[in-house]
Amino acid sequence: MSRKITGKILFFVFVLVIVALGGSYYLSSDQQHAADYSEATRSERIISKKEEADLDNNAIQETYSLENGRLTIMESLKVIWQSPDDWWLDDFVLADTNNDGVIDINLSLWKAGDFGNSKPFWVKENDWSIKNHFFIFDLIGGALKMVWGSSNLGVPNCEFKIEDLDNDGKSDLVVLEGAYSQRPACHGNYIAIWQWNDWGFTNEWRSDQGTFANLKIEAVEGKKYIEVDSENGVLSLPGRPNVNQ
Ligand SMILES: [Ca+2]
Ligand SMILES: [Ca+2]
Ligand SMILES: [Ca+2]
Repeated sequence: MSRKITGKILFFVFVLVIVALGGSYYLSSDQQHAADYSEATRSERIISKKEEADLDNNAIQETYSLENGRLTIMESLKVIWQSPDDWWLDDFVLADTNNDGVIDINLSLWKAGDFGNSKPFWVKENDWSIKNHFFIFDLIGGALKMVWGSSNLGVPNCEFKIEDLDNDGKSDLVVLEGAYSQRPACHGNYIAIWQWNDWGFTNEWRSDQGTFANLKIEAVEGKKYIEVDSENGVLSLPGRPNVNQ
């Protein structure tokens, strides 16, 4: 074999090794960031639901369907948006959370990475553990626009509802707060009420510690009640507890 051919073969092998090493590094860093949802605390129930609304006001209804942790938004049989396959959505609610007159798409989701693609430059390491987040989107001209997205929530929301509990014209976000240590499912330690404050949410009220599940908002003769199962049976709290009690 001539020296020239041996050189070419060696060069080819060298390139193969570099490509293989690069590929394995890429795979390992990717695997490191791949979401391992078997280790994550999630909502106790897997919610499947479908809603219809025309949020972008083009006189054509969209369908919002949640199946196996994934939200698909369709209009005229075309998929407008689907949540990324490395997110797990516990639930979604269509409601005007930030009180600007536009109905928002509110998501409670689990994902790896505290900041997603917009990690602030002063944060050296993203936190790749799977944590609960609350995201708000609007549908504008057939495309989704993010209104607000939390970083990792301090404690996960096991369930949430959005209603105007005290009829003051402003939405109240009602959540059952659990803990990340709960396995395999999140269960409510506290009932909490949050309100939009133009840059995020302010906690307006939090219950005493207990065991809470199956959060519902009921309306009786125009008055709203938070109904929730507790260790002492079904609790019914009228209006917004900090205002009404
Ligand atoms: Ca529409
Ligand atoms: Ca809104
Ligand atoms: Ca209110």
